[in-house]
Amino acid sequence: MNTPTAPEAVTSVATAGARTAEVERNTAETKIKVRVNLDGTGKAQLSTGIGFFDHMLDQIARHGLIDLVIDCQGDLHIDGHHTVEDVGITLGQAVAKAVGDKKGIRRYGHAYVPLDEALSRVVIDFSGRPGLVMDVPFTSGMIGTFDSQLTYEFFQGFVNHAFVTLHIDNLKGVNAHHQCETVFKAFARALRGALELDPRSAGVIPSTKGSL
Ligand SMILES: [Mn+2]
Repeated sequence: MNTPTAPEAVTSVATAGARTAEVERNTAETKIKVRVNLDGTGKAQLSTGIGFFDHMLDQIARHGLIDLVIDCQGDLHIDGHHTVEDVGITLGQAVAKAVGDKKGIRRYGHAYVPLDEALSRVVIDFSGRPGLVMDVPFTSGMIGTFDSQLTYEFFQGFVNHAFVTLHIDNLKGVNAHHQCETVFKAFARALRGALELDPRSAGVIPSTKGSL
């Protein structure tokens, strides 16, 4: 968690028409710049100071077909907690900004992704309501210099600021690197499906309420 007294300064820019956004978020713990293009080709430029975390963010870009620039200068001399949580928050803010009023999106997305012995399922809903249900029994605490516990913090940060409902289940897995990678790849695929524009529903907000 961020210390409650940490000052937070957020600036963000969304470009009309294009599903892109830029968010800069600065606190006493982290200084983060995120740029997203939801209709990208999967190009990523990532620098968080945690190698395995960069590897996971790369999965979001590649398998979500989202162009992603993430630069984080975090207080890694303490540990990776603030860096990982705050990147989740800032990415959530950027995705929310880029998706705008959600007209024409499919809204729901899901994916099963295997990697050798590991298998994960992720289901997402751009519901407008933050909610995370996650069941990932990691077999190891550390994956390189990445604490596997921070996976939850990343997704909680994302969910709270992208206003999505997210269910994450690791169904099988022995190797923690594989477990984590299947979670991020399935998240990317689910995200891509939910954010895709449905030609049968062009310009329509996919809710009987009329807003999401
Ligand atoms: Mn890998």
